[in-house]
Amino acid sequence: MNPSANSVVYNTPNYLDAEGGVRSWLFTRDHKRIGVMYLVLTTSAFALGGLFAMLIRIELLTPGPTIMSAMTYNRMFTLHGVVMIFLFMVPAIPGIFGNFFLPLMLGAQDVAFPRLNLLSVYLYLVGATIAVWGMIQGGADTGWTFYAPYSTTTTTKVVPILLGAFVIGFSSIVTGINFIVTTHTMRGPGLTWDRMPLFVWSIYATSIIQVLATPVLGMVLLLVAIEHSFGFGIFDPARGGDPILLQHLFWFYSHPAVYIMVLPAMAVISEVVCAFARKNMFGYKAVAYSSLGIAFVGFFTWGHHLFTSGQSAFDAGIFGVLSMFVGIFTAIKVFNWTATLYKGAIKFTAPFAYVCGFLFFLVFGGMTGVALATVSLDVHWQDTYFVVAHFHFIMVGGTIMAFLAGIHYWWPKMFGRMYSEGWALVAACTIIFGFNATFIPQFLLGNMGMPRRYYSYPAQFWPLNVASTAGASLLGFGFLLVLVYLLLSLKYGRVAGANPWGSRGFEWNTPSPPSALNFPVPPVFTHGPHDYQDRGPGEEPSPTPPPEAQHA
Ligand code: HEM
Ligand SMILES: [Cu+2]
Repeated sequence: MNPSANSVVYNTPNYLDAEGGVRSWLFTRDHKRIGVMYLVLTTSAFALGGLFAMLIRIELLTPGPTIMSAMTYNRMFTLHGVVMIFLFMVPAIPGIFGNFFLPLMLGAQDVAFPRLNLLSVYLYLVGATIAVWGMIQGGADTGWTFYAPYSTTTTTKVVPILLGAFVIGFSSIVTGINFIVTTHTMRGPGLTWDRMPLFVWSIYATSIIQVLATPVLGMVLLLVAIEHSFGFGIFDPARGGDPILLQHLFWFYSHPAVYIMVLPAMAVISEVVCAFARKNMFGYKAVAYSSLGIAFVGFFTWGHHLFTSGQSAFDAGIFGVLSMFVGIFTAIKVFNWTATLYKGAIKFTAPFAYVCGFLFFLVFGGMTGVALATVSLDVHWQDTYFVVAHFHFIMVGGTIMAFLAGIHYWWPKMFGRMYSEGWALVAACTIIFGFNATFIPQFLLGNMGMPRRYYSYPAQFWPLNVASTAGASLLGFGFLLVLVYLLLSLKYGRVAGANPWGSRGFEWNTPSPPSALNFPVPPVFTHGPHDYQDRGPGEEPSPTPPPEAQHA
């Protein structure tokens, strides 16, 4: 970006102060405020999902009944999965950071369709309300995968949960369309595709999946609701239906959806790696295109969830091999991030601590994914705690770590205040240790044969379950710590200044918090977003911005 953009005098109010009152928030079309609304909504959902998780772990503290009935337990793991996946993992990073930073990184005034963007928040809110209403009515006990015939016959409140997820799907589609059009049409002068921030590339790839795969989920959820309510016989073999059809349609969305969850995480990591290694991204193009590769291949691997469903050996082989390709694209990214860190001038900060956690856990989660995609191994591990540990390594160890890296990295930009770095490092250590203690025992339990979704278990599984529950408590405590010091920083934190990390990312060329108008003068892009080397020898990006660029 034109360096002079930094010295433009910002005499416009920042986006938080621009307009006052609740109405100005409820009807806002400012992408930054919409990002903040997503932050509040999705982290509330995360807290609810976390509460269910703690209840599950407490129940599993002893081999027999501990605090709840078996029926309640079934509802707990179902609601935990539904809330975490549909209300947090899918919408969080695109909704928060995508909305807030995509236009800033592109030098745009807003997203392409600001009204549609506000609609996406309300669709999320309506969907979440329907789902929570269903939970208050007693919730569902089918598991988040809604497999037939149980989901079409259970007497629990599965229909509102299905409809809630159905409505939230539209929110996801609308966001995806908005980001695709924004990326194509609203890049500032000089911002060619090969200069686009890697965050944008990855969010763009995510958006394509959101638009193409989510309708299939919507359809299948609706079919289950219809079958449950009216008994059409779509999935019931006695009436000519096919229960496996549900599994195909479900995973046709839900496998790509795992990339809806992890690509935005990769988006964040690329930014944070460059900022704290103070190096240009090694293999920029490989990292950018591998996002598209993952998005593409992700559509052809859903059958690896059906290895034991009576699938032919031929199909299983094909799906197994195709799944490996995702591992290859992911490995390309991991290699390039690591190469970027190599000989970097690393600043070990809280965001960077989460990057370290992310890299380790993603590799572990990915490698166990490759192992699971090997049919001969999967028939043993299917439906055991090994699978549970695999996807939590990716979702918590990958996506939540990246979310935490992102929130610590961008917090000063979003709210203009610094949090306590000391507490942030304490929390990062607590979370990373707690995470390992929670999920490593689950790999071992799965390998020993402990099935998932069981209320009670034989005594030999007891010690490892105690370890897992202890780890989960630590993990939960770590999250609370983050919440507390971030909220405190809003009032007591040091004023951050425009660019406290000395980052070269384009979004840092605005004051903190950014002006309501984003850029009073449209920026011109003259360098890439991760170019740390093109500065003169010994010349570091100045950690404090020129005073006139700071917001008055
Ligand atoms: C990178 C992000 C990834 C995410 C977010 C993810 C997520 C998940 C989830 C949620 C499940 C559980 C499905 C269930 O409820 O049964 C799962 C299972 C599975 N994953 Fe992954 N995964 C990822 C990467 C991979 C990779 C790279 C592979 C293979 C190369 C893989 C292969 C599998 C297989 C085969 C299963 C099915 C296991 C079974 O049910 O027996 N995953 N994954
Ligand atoms: Cu999958």
